[in-house]
Amino acid sequence: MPFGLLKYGLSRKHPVERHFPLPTELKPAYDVVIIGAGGHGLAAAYYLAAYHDITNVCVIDKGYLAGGNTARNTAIIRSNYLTPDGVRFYEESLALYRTLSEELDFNILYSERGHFTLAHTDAALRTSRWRAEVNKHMGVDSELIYPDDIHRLCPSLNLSHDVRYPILGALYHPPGAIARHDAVAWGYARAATRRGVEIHTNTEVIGIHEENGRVTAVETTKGVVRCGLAMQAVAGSSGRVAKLAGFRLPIKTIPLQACVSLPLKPFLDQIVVSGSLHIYISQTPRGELVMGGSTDPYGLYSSRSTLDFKEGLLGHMLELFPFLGDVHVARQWAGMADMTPDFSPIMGLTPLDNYYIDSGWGTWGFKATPVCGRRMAELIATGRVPDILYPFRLERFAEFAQVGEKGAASVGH
Ligand code: PYC
Repeated sequence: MPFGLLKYGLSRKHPVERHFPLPTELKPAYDVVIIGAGGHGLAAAYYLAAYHDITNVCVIDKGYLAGGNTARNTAIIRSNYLTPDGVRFYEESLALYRTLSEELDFNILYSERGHFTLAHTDAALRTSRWRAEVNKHMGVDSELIYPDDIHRLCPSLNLSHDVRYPILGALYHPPGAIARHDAVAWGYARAATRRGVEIHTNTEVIGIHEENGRVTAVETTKGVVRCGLAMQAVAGSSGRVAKLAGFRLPIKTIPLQACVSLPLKPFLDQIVVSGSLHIYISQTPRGELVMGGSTDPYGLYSSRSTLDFKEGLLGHMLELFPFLGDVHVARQWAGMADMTPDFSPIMGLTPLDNYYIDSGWGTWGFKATPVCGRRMAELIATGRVPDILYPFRLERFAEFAQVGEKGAASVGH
């Protein structure tokens, strides 16, 4: 070992810089308590501190930092949605993602790849055309392309007609991207704690105290903390936590499984999605294939992995990329998707005056992390619902004003 390195390692003068401060005791009260230390909760804490000067903020999580759906998603970023409200919202997120590494001074490995949603039927071609028109109208780069162009852009894709579901066309969205999901959370966490925000992990919320329609305190396994206001951002547990606050959400929680292969030589630049084959796939900068398919066909609070899922997914995968037959799957896992009836999130006010909700993320929460954090922070700081969040209010279900995004889901349901 080089002598200089040994000297550095043994010296007290060069303490290793910690990403986050050491854990402290919970204080008796905070201005804001955020339940959920995943990407969304951490982003909201960061934007509160950095843009609104609100730093007496505590982020609480029952597990480890960003260990829920932030750690389990397949890190796809896109804004090619179906409704104008959805497109506008995710387009703002994509814009924030593009500069997030600089904003947080933390490399999130943002990588613009181009995103294909394959169409294997006339109905899928029609939906792709519809999405392309809405996207273009909203200034988002998307177009319907046909097999010649698909082959030019992605030569490894099997475009043969001698398969069960030949590819007829694709919605092509050049800005589609991937990023390092953990880094997004770590970057927000570091930037927030540097501004005074506290993060308390392994601290489960077991009660929410309410008086006269307002939250007064959050009860945790480490004690009761009083709060000026509270926000929940607990993907996969939204219904359970809302129940503690005394209201119900129109959400069904369903497992979504995914897997990753051993690293391969780079061959796939783009993100490829096929609704008919129940597949989405991208290749990381390290060469692994990150793959997922459809949600499990029943509601369940469990993140177990099944052989059924893997067999189905990989069988379909071989139809698109027949040369992958010998590739080994390294890991398989699952996250919990909080599905709403219209496949759009629920953000904003709740029946409690000072309790805010960020939920219903189904299978699209990662891509919304920056915009949701930023706009929820704005709502909390100003008390006014930002225009961009208004369509996603909880009351839309009672008002018959749903934001139907099922046609833009990448995951089969
Ligand atoms: O909506 O892009 C998406 C997606 C990919 C994987 C899960 N959701």
